Amino acid sequence: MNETLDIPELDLDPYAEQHLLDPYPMHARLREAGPVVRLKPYPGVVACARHEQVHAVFNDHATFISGAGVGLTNFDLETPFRPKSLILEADPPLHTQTRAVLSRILSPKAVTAIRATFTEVAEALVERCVAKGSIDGIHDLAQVYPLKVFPDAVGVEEHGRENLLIYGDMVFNSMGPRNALLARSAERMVPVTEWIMAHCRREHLRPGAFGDQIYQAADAGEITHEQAPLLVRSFLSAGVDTTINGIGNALFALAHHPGEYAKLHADPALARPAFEEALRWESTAQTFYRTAVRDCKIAGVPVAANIKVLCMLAAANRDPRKWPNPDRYDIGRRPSGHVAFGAGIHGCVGQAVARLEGEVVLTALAKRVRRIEVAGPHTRRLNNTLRALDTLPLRLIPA
Ligand code: OVM
Repeated sequence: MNETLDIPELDLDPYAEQHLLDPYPMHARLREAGPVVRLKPYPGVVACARHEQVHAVFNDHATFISGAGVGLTNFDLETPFRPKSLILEADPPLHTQTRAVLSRILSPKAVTAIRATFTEVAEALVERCVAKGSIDGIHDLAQVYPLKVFPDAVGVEEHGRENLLIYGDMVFNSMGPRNALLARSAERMVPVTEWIMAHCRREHLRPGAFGDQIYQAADAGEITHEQAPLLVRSFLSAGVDTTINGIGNALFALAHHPGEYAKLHADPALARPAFEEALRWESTAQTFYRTAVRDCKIAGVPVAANIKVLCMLAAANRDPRKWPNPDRYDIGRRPSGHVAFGAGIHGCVGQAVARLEGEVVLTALAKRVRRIEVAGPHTRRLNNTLRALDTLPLRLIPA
């Protein structure tokens, strides 16, 4: 019996321009079709768009592994574009070891230590934006902030940081198909790879900073010295483009919901929930895959070994089975349980830093800006994995 016949099949390509520009109608179709669906253009894939199944797959890391890659490509069959990440694209026991090191470096205590500096930079940047009045929310704010504070914290020099944007774009495009977006990214990557790898080396990292702390963990024997540069690479891969778009999407949400911004302005302590709700409403990382290691079931539906499971985080975060009025951006809701940071043992190890960045930027805005107005049409930067803006013209009306 052909068991895959049980699974509804949709003739849609999630990476088609139309769906990257506006993924929400596609998400609704996928959620409605069933808990597990097949996609005609990708025969080796099943997709989950409902919250319950995305959450369940992420919480069963023994069945749904990461070591064969968390993109569309199965690394057991095709060589990845770069050596595998020792945390993102790893399973226990390797993952357990590397995760422990990064998790300590990005611990609540470490986040408390950087809070004052992160706050000062946010306040100064928002001050400059208010002085300008008319800004591009992405190029003047969302991009500038993480590109300053996070490489500072990792201990990377200022010169050449724009390479991190090109690298992030490539890393996240590489998780999709070999389409034109990936080809364009790969072209732009050529002069960048060397800079990235050089800046993963200890002599390029400020002593004591997060990057250097990875080498200290190697000195202590927790990881090997060969593993250290690749773990610094994880900081450089995952720490910039993600938060840029998290903040960019939050600005988009607030600019398009003046009532919600008014609540934030009235009570800047709402910055944290406002950012959290933006992550749910417009999830930065739209998708991650897992690979089934054996014949198994999702929601009772048979899934064969080696199938790639497409987990649609952004669709799960607007699943009406989980959230009332899911398409509403509502800073008064409690969005805990969203999967914008993933879930389970691979849940974002940097999420406390990401939340700190979002919180302090939105707090600084809430205090200094009475109203955020949309000053023109926005444009998107299409990426196979990220929900990203290219431009977001805004007018900041001072308090
Ligand atoms: C890594 C890595 C790269 C991209 C994303 C990510 C969301 C991790 O190199 O470990 O986590």
